[in-house]
Amino acid sequence: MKLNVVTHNPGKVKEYQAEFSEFDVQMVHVNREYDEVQTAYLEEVVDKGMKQLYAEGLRDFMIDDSGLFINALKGFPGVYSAYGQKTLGNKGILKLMEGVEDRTASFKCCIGCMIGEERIVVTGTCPGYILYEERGTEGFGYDPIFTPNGEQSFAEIPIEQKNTVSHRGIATAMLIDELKKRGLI
Ligand code: ITT
Repeated sequence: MKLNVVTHNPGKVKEYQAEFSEFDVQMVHVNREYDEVQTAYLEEVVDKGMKQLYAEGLRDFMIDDSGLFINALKGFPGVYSAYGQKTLGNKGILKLMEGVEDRTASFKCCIGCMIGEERIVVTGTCPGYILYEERGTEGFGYDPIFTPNGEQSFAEIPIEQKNTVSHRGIATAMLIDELKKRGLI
């Protein structure tokens, strides 16, 4: 089966490819725009995005909306994570966190998948901490400043290891379970 992964972010596609490697699913990167509504919920962005892409005629696809929620910043950048990454970047986030003792944060990922008329929406969460400096060169986005366990950052470990604990890895495992249950893979 071919599955269109609609995103501007090639890092996401690599993570999906690693998770789906044992199944007969070919990931196709579709670098295409859909509207990301302003809302406090990742699920709402995904729901609207799926409806729009389906209405435009796309079939057998998945999208995801993700974010980094930092407790000391009242959940910021959260649903504004793409904007936060573009404007502040990791250095800007670390600056906001200077002198802040509470380093707890969580990554969330909501995946929406449409196969034929079957619709699956799942969300994965990965709790962890904001580091004091950027570490590592793997991955993308906020990976160098986030650690799930206070040890290595997500940018210091290979994709396969990130996938075992990450928000996207957890959501993908849930998606794979659903696809199996419905006999789609
Ligand atoms: P698409 O919306 O086109 O899929 P995007 O990179 O803008 O790509 P999101 O809006 O879902 O994706 O992501 C919001 C931000 O959070 C963005 O800057 C990502 O780089 C970052 N992000 C998402 N998942 C991440 C992860 O697993 N590790 C590090 N940063 C991540």
